[in-house]
Amino acid sequence: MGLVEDLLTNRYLITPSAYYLLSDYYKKDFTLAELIKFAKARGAFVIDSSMAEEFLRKKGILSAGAPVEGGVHEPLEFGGEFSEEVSSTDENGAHVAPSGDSTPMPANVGEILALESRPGSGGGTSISTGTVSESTPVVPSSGGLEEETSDFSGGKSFVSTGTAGAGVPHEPSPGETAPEENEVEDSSGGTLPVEREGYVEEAQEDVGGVESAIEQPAPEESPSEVSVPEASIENGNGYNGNGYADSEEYYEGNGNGVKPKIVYGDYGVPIAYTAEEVPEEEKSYSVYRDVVITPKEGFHYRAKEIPDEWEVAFDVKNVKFEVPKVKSAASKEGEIVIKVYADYFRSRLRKMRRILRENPELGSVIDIGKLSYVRGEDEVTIIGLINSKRETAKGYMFEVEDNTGVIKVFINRNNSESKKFFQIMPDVVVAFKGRYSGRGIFFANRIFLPDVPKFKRTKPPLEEKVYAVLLSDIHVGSNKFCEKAFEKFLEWLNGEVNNRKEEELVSRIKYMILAGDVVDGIGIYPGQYNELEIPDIFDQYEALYNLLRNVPDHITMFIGPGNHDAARTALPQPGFYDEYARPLKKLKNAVMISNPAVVRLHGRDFLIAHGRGIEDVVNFIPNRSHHRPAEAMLDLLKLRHLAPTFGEKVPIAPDPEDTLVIESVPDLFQAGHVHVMEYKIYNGVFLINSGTWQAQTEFQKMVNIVPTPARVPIIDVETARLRAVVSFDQFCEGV
Ligand code: D5M
Ligand code: FE
Ligand code: ZN
Repeated sequence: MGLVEDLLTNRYLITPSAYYLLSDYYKKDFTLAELIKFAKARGAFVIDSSMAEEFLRKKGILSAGAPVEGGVHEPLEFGGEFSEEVSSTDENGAHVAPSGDSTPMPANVGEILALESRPGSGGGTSISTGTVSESTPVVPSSGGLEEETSDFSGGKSFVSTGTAGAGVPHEPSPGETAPEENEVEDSSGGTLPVEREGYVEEAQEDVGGVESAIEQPAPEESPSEVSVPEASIENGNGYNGNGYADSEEYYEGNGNGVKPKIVYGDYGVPIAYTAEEVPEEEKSYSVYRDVVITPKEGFHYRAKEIPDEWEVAFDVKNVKFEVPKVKSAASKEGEIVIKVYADYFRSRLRKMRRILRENPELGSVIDIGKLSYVRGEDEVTIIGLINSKRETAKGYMFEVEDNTGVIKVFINRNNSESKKFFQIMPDVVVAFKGRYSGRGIFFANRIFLPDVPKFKRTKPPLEEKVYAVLLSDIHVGSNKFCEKAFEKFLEWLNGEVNNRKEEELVSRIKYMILAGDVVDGIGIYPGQYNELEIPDIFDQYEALYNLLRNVPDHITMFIGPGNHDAARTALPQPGFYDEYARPLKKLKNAVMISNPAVVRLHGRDFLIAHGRGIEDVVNFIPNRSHHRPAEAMLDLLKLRHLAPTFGEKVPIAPDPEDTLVIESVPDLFQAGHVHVMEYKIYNGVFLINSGTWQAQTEFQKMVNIVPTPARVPIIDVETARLRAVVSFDQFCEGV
């Protein structure tokens, strides 16, 4: 196999120019293992021409001061010759010889120019950078390669170049670097997570005066070390020692004494980055480390004496999905996709059928595929998914599907039941009672939404009053986050109350529910970046942690994700991505839940969802608005589904099981997302949207969403009803 293939097999890449330099000697003068070891020691997974040169020099194949062979210069004028040379040296040359075929490519020209400049730029010293031009001030004027290398101890590798950012001295300026070199560096740097930049910036700020003291030798002593740190790679006492040769984790200096840890995934792409904590004062924004609220002395928390009684009755993470099996390796991809969707809707149909059949009014239910066996005068019921619906001259027509067939269902406008037409969203499951005409149309006279029963079984009373506070859409990190109001709320929870009534409330709060959008995230809506106070997702969760650690220990928090969080975008959202929301794990009194989830408090079921489904309700049901979310939530409750419509605004993951079905009737249904606090009672279910802690964003201004921030509903757990709403909105700017 050729060099390129061999490197690819080992997850290394090589630039065409480097290939050109190395291919002649491959297997004759050096082995693959030697080259990989060399690249690995530099933390690079792309072998570029400068590295290739260094390697050849180290191997003694090229002499230290010598320019690379004259042939390299040729392409500018003698493209054909160059191309020939490449192809003649290796039969695989064709794969990597675009340089030969299209010599005037800017990348090549750039590199070649850089190489050309070397002989005049001070002998061997320039070679270690591979790209430094004659006029570059950083070119060391003395000191051979050996000297450079032996002096270096804390050298920075290729990857650390990307890590450290522009402030680090070895970053070549654009003028110093040949275009191809830039390209390569960009591609490795570009794959690093964007969030790193936040750290990097901090790290630079952190550098201050200590930078040179820690990392850089005094320039007069050894100027070359400062200017050409890549040379350090060669000395072998930096990173290519025993420590990490076989490890996937590398430790790189970043020039300021802070040692970030870079973790590499497949193909050597850096996937995660953690740095030691940079002191907060170095950041241009606060992550609320200074928000430390001490409980008011002598405040009596009755809730502490009341035994905990909670369980997460439903969490998406606990659902064991059976992944559909591929029949054979030859099975077409499309077939699997169709099967996944079919399974998803089959699951929905099955669950909804069970719910609908609890209604005794339904009568005898028959499969759509068996309708032709029914006599025209017999009244029967069908249950199916709504594929489509439309208004006709005389009434309304639906296309309805179950596992056995598809049928058109008509209901006359004069029938009062026909009004339900407007409440039926695409892809919901409903039942129709009526007669089959025998000509492909089912004439319905009743429509049954899954709905919830009129009466609810009462639950045994509790010995003591306990309360739960409902929050959502805190949006920490947004510059519209009402931080002062939130801090006031935290103080309130710590006993800073205004009167007896508040004292009673605070004293008995035992639970807190956070229904998603706990941070603002990054890149969630157009123009968001301008409204971010904390432009780093890691820091947003750190900031949230710093706030929430002030929630008294005896209050158990249940925290679920929303569309702004670091979590799967599609519903259901099993939870926060660990690597981002890690700080939340430090909260001893917090339980991470999925979206949706059911939390059972003292035997009362609280259905918690972020509430994106409300968007689809507003889209499809007439007279619905973001400003009256409780009504939209009621629509969802009646349809017994949190986001029924597939392929519209709300992305839904086609899991083998539909976990967005509201399978059992909750005592309370909490959602957020629309940033408006509102509540409603329906057939014994308390529906509440918990509002937000974020003032109106520019985007919301544009789409006319007027939030009601910093209002805290307090729920009496026993009745699952609202006990009080406490407002902190006077502390929220922009309200
Ligand atoms: O949602 C905050 C509010 O903004 C909520 O009422 C939904 C609305 N929203 C969110 N995205 C859009 C788009 N793309 N168009 C219209 N309205 C939208 P949050 O999830 O906090 O951003
Ligand atoms: Fe939100
Ligand atoms: Zn949201």
